[in-house]
Amino acid sequence: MTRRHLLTSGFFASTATALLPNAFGQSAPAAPSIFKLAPLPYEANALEPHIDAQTMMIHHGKHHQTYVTKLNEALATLPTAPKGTPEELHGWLSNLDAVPEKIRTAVRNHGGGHFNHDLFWNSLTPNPTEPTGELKDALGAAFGSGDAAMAEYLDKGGKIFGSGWVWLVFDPTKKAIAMTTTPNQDTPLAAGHVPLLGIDVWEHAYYLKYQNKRADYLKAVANVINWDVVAQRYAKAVKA
Ligand code: MN3
Repeated sequence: MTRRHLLTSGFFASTATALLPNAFGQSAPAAPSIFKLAPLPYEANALEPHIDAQTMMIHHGKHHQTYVTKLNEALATLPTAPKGTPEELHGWLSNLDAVPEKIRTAVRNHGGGHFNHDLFWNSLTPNPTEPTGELKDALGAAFGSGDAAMAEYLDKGGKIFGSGWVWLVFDPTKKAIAMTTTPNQDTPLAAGHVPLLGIDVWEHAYYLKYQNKRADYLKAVANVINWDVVAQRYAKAVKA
């Protein structure tokens, strides 16, 4: 079955559930709200001109919302509903083999989508900062220079075939920062890495403004990174 067909049948399935009246002629209950979509931490137009407001609104309000909705629909089939905490989601994505098989793909794709996008929105800011202190030292040790890190980022981001993410991660086994990519909505957690910064390289993240010019988007989004948040994640990862 093609991905398009899966998406289409999923759409019709959920629409039918939402619209069919029950035996008492009332509408069926709305989809469960186990995990919730948090508001953007800034206005939709706050990252212009680097990321346009329309892209932000559709990306957050439609794409991210759909990951949350589909995750909740899958979780609602479990005998006991989870609480919907970030810790639960982190645990599942860190050990997908332990997730019940019937919801594993949904957790990987939609749970991964929810986790990745939460991290992404909170990695960006209209008041960008620069890496300083221990983070700056660790980045220097990993890449040599800011220019070299940027070149690797553009290379790795540019080479993603289809949809995926480029990451700065902390690798606990090497006690070092590394740059990685994941396909689709896979997270660095599955590889045992601690995500420090994730850049969405799905076309929905940039196509309205940048069309096929992915490198222009990659360069633009690098202008609105909240390195203070990345430094906090790094400090926590090193301590753990
Ligand atoms: Mn996205």
